[in-house]
Formats: sequence, C-alpha cells, structure tokens
Amino acid sequence: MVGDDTIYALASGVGPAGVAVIRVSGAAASRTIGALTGREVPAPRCLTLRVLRDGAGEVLDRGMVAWFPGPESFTGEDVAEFQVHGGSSVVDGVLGALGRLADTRLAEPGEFTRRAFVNGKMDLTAAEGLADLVAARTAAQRRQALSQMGGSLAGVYEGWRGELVRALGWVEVGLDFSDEDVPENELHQQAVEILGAVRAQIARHLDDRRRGELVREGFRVAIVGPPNAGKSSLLNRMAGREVAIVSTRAGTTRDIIEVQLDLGGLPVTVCDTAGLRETEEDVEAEGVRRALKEADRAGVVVAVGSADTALPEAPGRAAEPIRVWNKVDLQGRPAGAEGIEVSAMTGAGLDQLLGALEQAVRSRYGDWESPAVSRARHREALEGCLAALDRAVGGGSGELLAEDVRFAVGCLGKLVGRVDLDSVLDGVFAEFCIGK
Ligand SMILES: Nc1nc2c(ncn2[C@@H]2O[C@H](COP(=O)(O)OP(=O)(O)OP(=O)(O)O)[C@@H](O)[C@H]2O)c(=O)[nH]1
Ligand SMILES: [Mg+2]
Repeated sequence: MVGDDTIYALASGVGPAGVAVIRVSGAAASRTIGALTGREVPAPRCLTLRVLRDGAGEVLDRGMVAWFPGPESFTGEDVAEFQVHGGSSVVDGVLGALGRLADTRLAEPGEFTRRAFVNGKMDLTAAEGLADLVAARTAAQRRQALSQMGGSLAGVYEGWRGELVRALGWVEVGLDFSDEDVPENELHQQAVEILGAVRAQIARHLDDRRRGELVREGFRVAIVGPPNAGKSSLLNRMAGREVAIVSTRAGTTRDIIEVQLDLGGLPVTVCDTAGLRETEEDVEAEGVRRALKEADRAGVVVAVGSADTALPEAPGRAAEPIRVWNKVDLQGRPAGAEGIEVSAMTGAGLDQLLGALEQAVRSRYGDWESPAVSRARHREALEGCLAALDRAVGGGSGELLAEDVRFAVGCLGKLVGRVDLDSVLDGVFAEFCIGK
C-alpha cells in the first residue's frame, strides 16, 4: 500500500458542508498546487487564498491552499491541503482535477496515517489513538484517545522494552563469557531481577477489568427484574425516546434492547431484558435465558422492582447490583427495603439513578489516571510477553533464557510497531476510513 505515488483524498466528512478539506501527500504535492492554482507553492504552513481551476481552465472554487513541505508535515512527505467550499460539485471537481494529474491516485483507507507511521511520525499505538479520536463520541473516549496519541502507552511499553533489552544484555554477556572468569551467577541474578520487575508491572497493567477497551466499546449495564416492573419504561426514560415496547402485559420484552448513553462523559450501553420468571412459553424462556446471560456479561446490573412485583435477587456475576424501586408515583418502597426510588412514568429519581450508575462504573473500573490497554491487539501482545517472562524467571538459563527474553522484547516491539510486520500494519490501518 505504501509506495511512491502521490495520494489524495477528502479528509473531512462526506456531504454538503461549509468547508471541505482535501489532502494531498507525496512527491508530486507541490505540482498539484501548481496545476490547480497556476502559481508557485505559497509560503509553508500559511493559508493562502487562491482560485482553483481544473485542467480545462474552468474555475472550481476560490479556496485556501496550505503547503507543508516534508518532513514537517502530517505524513512526513510533502503535503498540500485545499480548503474549499464543501459542496459535492466543488469537492468532486477538485478530486477529479487531482486524479487527472500524472503520478497521483486516490488514497486507500488509513493510508495517510500509515505513511506517517512508516516515516516515523508516530508509533503504532499513537496511530490507533488517532483512529479512536476520530471515532470518539464521549469525553472519556476523547481523553483516552488524546493521551494515547500523545504517547502515553508507547512511553510505558518502550520503557519496559528498554528494561528487557538491558536484561538481555546481561544474559548475553553471561553466555559469551561462560567459559571465562565472569561471575555468571551474578549476571544471571541481575537479569532475573529486571525481568521479574517488568513482569510484575505488565501483570498489574493487564489486571484492569478491561477499562481501556470498555472506554472504546462502551460499559455494559443490564436492567433486570421481574416482568412488569417497568424495565422497558425505565430504559425509554433514560434514552429519552420510545425504544422498547411497554405494555400492561407481563412478559412483553424478549430480545435484549440496547441504548448508547453518554453518562458524564462515559460511554455506556444500557440493555433492557426480558422479565425474569418461570415460564412454559418457549420464546419467553429464550428471552429469560438471554436476560441471564446479559446480566452475567454486564459490568453493572440494575435490579428493578416495584411494589406490585417486588425486587428480585439480582442474577449475574457483577458486583453488588444497583437496586431500584420503580413506580413510586403509585407507591413508595416497602418499609425496610433498600434501593433508589424512581418513577419511569414521571421521571422522579432518574437523576439519582444516573448518578449512581456513573459512580458504579467509575469505582468498579479502578484507577482512571494511568493509561490502560485499549485494544485486544495490545492485550494479546502483552499476554505473550508475560508468558515468555514467566518462563524466563521460572528457572530458565543460558540460551533458553535468552530466547524467552528475545521473544518478550519482540512482543513489545510489535505493540509499538518497531517490528514492521505487514500483517500487523494491515490489521491496524484497516479500521481507518479514507482520508485519514
Ligand atoms: N404508574 C406507573 N406505571 C409504570 C411505571 N413504569 C412502568 N409502568 C407501567 O408498568 C407496566 C409494565 O411496564 P414495562 O416497562 O413494560 O415493564 P417491563 O419490566 O419492561 O415488563 P416486561 O418486559 O414484561 O418484563 C406498563 O403498563 C407501564 O406503563 C411507573 O413509574 N409508574
Ligand atoms: Mg419490558
């Protein structure tokens, strides 16, 4: 995918807009400015107003042109950017004019960022952070993406990699001089100490209840309880729209119904489920089975009851559920019962419930300050590294020990992209869209 071609694409969103940005990267970038404006490249890194024309001299737009000579550019190559009015005819006109020039072609998805990576502008975790920032819907997602783009994960992983390389040095010196008068035991001991320390840090980093991955995907919250407690009504109230069917009949909901919420910046997926009860009816029984599975999967369970249905024991593996008494407009919770009083009908108590939910998510996923594993790709590499270090500190010696440490170093290298494996890169950049 990476080549000598000069690539171009619409970098801003598709559809009519005030402004559209078209980005060009590669050796021919300065020529594209010449071809479209009929003039020399403007001063670097300044916006300059120019008339843009196609090859036949037809005016396409009056817009701003920016010139970023490499390596001081996003990709590290020569880059030109055209800020034009964001109508489809203007954008198509400019893209068409660029496409008719020699040595240019439309960029593949993620190709600009891939070139930035290949040219050493960012490591692989920073490139992933950039993809996350483009996809971020909530403040927690934005914070995590920006921190990762800024090198928070790379810093941690490079630090460990450096330590392992140092340990490998001790092991290899021990190997080279094993016949001579070098205290091999001491060298070995030094190495194992370093390996053990890094191993402990990686284990702690992995033990994060998947916080970083859940920030990307959304924390799951399951609403469970007996039929007719008002679970679907509560979901609709939280979503602010009629997502789930509500009826006076018990056993209305069967499928899992999901709604994405932004809860104080946290991305949360709230799931409505079938009312829990013994039933002979096979479709409803399947619904109950799915409800129990969802309760197991969710990080937080909201157990809903009401005076006419009572509050059930919350199923699922999650920690202590958030207990909720619904329909307080009819009747408050029974004396001695615990739980937040709400009314899905009037909205009473909803703010308190949302506050408790946010609090539960924040406290159950621990330390929000340190950078977290944000992708399965990272988790796999770190687990591979951990397993190799387990073998290494578990009594390995000589060449076998060196081999385990080299493997562990390789795992961390793959993480930040020091090992330039095409398969790794294809996977990472496949999730970008065109123009990024
Ligand atoms: N008065 C009052 N009625 C409510 C409230 N919430 C729900 N209801 C009523 O209770 C009945 C059941 O509501 P649903 O939201 O369908 O209950 P559910 O728990 O989803 O029921 P299943 O899907 O059958 O498990 C409906 O008639 C709702 O209008 C409330 O806060 N106050
Ligand atoms: Mg329901």
